[in-house]
Amino acid sequence: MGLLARKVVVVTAAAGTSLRVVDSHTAGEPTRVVVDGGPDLGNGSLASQRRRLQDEHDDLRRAVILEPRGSDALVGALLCRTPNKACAAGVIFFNNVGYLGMCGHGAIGVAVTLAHLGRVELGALRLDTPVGTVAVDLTGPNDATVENVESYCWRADVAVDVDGLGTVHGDVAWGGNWFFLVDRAPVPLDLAHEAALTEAARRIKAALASQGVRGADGAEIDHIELFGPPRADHADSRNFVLCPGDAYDRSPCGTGTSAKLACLAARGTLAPGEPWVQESVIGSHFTARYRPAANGRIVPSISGQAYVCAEATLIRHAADPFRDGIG
Ligand code: PYC
Repeated sequence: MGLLARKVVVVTAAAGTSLRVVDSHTAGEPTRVVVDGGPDLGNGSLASQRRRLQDEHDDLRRAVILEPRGSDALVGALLCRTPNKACAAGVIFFNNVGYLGMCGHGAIGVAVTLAHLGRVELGALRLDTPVGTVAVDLTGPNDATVENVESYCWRADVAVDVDGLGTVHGDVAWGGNWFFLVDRAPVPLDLAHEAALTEAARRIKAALASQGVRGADGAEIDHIELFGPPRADHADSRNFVLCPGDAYDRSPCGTGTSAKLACLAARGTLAPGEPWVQESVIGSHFTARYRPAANGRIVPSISGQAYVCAEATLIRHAADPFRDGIG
């Protein structure tokens, strides 16, 4: 693709008016793309636009994600202008408690949504995010491969003392968000154990925080990823990923799979270009590969499928006591 990408036109509106959204799911995990009506966040970097969204318009995040219009599992994606001429659009991802760096399932959902709306054609495009640009190859109306930001294993085999679980070992890795990856899940990886998985992951997260285990630059580790054997013959591993707001990822988690690949690469157990099929706790799959980058980092590619499932206008009536969500 040439340097000057065809731009997606981003329509902004005065705060408080209606928002046009398109809902999709990627491997079961929902994404709600705000396609029109977001606030004007200026023309700065995506990191600065995210700061403005957070500081000046957090009501938008709450209105889009929280009940009565949304749900805890939902990830929002606000289309923004981008100063990067190579990118079709900027995107800021957010959830029920705050803002994400990158979101793999969300980037696949955004690309499929843009194609559904006729705003991009199939083929290569780039998206600008607060943690860097990502390349997307839309190989079909529902199929995309996202080349994620550089990912790396920060600390291997860290031991933490976890309330009720004893000593738990895991790796700290960056895949566009910070993850603690535990190879042997302490609870069976199925939906019948959702509550116990959530509780175990919450306790691990609390132990990391109280024992001072953090990512680079003291970053909070806000995603916990538990692994076990897959159910499908063609898969390599199954996971359960707890997101920062205590909802679990229905997909295998694009940034979490990127973090996993970084750890496998660091251990020399997965070669560049070799496929890794990650299964989610609901039995959906991503296929991932990596190429090496400088300083022991990798560039992961995540392939998955998304389906648009709704188009809607979110109405925030001035008199509605819950116009900005509940909570
Ligand atoms: O797919 O990267 C991902 C993701 C992060 C949080 C939920 N999904």
